[in-house]
Amino acid sequence: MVSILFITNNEHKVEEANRILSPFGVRLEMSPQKKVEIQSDSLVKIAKYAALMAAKKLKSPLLVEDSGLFIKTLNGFPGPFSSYVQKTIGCEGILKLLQGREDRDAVFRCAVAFWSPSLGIHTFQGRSLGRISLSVRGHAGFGFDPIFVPSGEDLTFAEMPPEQKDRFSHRGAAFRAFGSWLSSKNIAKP
Ligand code: ITT
Repeated sequence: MVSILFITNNEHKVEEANRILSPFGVRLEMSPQKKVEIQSDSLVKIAKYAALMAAKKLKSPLLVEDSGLFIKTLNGFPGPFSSYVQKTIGCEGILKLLQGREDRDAVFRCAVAFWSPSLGIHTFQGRSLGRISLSVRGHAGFGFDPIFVPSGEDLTFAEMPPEQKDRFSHRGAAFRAFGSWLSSKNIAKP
C-alpha cells in the first residue's frame, strides 16, 4: 500500500478520495496544515502552487486538491470561492441567488496536484456536469451536495449512496485519473 500525505482541512475530501483510491492500493493520510492559496480562477494553478509550497517544507509524497462549484448563470460563481461561500451563505443562499432563474446548469470541478521527490509535480482534473436543484435535498456528503443533481439523474449527491456519488463526481474522475497514472508508474513507493 502506497501512503501519501493529503494536505487539507476537509475530512470529507479525505474520506471520498480514500474510497476512490483504495482499488489502486493508495492510502492518503490527512495532514491538516495551512496551505498557501493564491488568488486565481484556475483550480489547477491554486492546487499546484499549494503542493509545491508544501513540498518545500515536507519533502515527502503529498497531494493538494482544490475543488469548486461553477454555476453557469452566475458566470461561474462561486468557483474558487466555494469554500467561503459555503461557510457564509451556504446552500440556501445559492438557492436564493437562483430564484426565478430558469437556467440552473452547473459544474463541479476538481484539480489534484501530486508531488513526490522522484516523480515531481503532476496535476489531474475531473468534472461533473449537472444542475442546481430547486430545494435542499438529502443528508449525505458535504458542502453543496444537497443542491447538486448530476446530469441524467434525479437525486442530489446528498441523496445518493457514497459509491454512487463517486461514480458521477468530479473528485471520482480526478482521483481515478491520478490512481491509474500512479499505477502505470509501477512503483511501490513514489
Ligand atoms: P481544503 O482547502 O483544506 O482542502 P476546503 O473545503 O476549503 O478544504 P476547497 O478550497 O477546495 O476546499 O473548497 C472546496 C469547496 O467546494 C468545499 O468546501 C465545498 O463547499 C465545495 N465542494 C467541493 N467539492 C464538493 C463536493 O464533492 N460536494 C459538495 N461540495 C463540494
